[in-house]
Amino acid sequence: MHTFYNDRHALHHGKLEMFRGELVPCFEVPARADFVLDELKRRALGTVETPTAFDDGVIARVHAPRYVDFLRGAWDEWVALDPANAQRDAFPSYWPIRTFRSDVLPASFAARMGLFSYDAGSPLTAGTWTAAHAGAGCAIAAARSLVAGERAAFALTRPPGHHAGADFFGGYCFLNNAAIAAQTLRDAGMARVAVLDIDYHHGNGTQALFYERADVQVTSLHGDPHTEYPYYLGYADEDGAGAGLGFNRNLPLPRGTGFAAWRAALGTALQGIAAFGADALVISLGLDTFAGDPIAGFTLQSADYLAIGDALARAGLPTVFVFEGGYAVTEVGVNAVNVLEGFMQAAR
Ligand code: SP5
Ligand code: ZN
Repeated sequence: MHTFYNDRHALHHGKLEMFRGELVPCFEVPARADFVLDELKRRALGTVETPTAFDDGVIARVHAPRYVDFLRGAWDEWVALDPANAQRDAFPSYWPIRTFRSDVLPASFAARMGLFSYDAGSPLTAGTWTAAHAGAGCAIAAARSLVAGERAAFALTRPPGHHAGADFFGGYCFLNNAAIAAQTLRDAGMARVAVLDIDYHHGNGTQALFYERADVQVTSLHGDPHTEYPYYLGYADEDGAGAGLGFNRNLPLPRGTGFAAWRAALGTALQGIAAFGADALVISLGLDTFAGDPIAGFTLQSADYLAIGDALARAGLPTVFVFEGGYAVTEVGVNAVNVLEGFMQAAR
């Protein structure tokens, strides 16, 4: 399996995130991707390459132009407000929730930070745009490799993507890499694309992006949003809308869920994907389902990830894996590569 590695990921390096009323060290750190890369190389699981120039036109088919323009220039705006800001990450403080307007683009940087985000846990740093944009390039290249006939590919990038929507960041995510991969596959002529999100947290951005579309089916296995982030989306009754009705499926599981119940839900998800008749599969590969994860609540063990890869391969579809969450930093490499190795051993 080819890996498309974002060698600029470490340019996005948040210092602190808001948690329970104080700023704590970020969970989403550069070392996460380094551990995955090291493990990939240790096990020699195929080539690792970094896309150089790429056509990024697909980003505008996933994200709103005014959001992309904002993200691209946000750090410079932040530093222009006060040169001392160069030493601190940018956070939103105000959000236009119900009754406020979101059509007006305020001149205030603080106001636009809130307009284009939904939490205070996702610091924007000097290299956020550069890292996120290069990561989109990895997702695009991975998707294109399937179009060229590869059985599978891995986009190894951070920041992650599945919480980012058409015009908002949050949950450590800025550009939705999995959605960008799915749209790239659609643009290349694959008629039906399935996205399966196995990160611990519901992929609210991905769901929202495709909620009214029948050409991209979205399935997510995640912690029950009644108690788990992102709280406001990811419930079992969210089935899609309009033309997309019936093409979204959520399988929330209670905090504390272990592998037996998780694996059963994966079987349910894979049955739905088979019934959809997809031409290709995009996996939002979060490893925060691991028992040792510091911010999540399932109890999967490292060996379970081999079985997950095996089950995913048996869907029999060209598959792009996109790296998402997973915050047990020293184990995230083994767990991610276990999925890929389990997949390759079962893939034909
Ligand atoms: C990509 C991804 O996995 N994003 C996750 C963002 C989660 N941010 C909020 C974390 C809330 C953590 N609650 C922790 C309870 C720890 N005891
Ligand atoms: Zn997650």
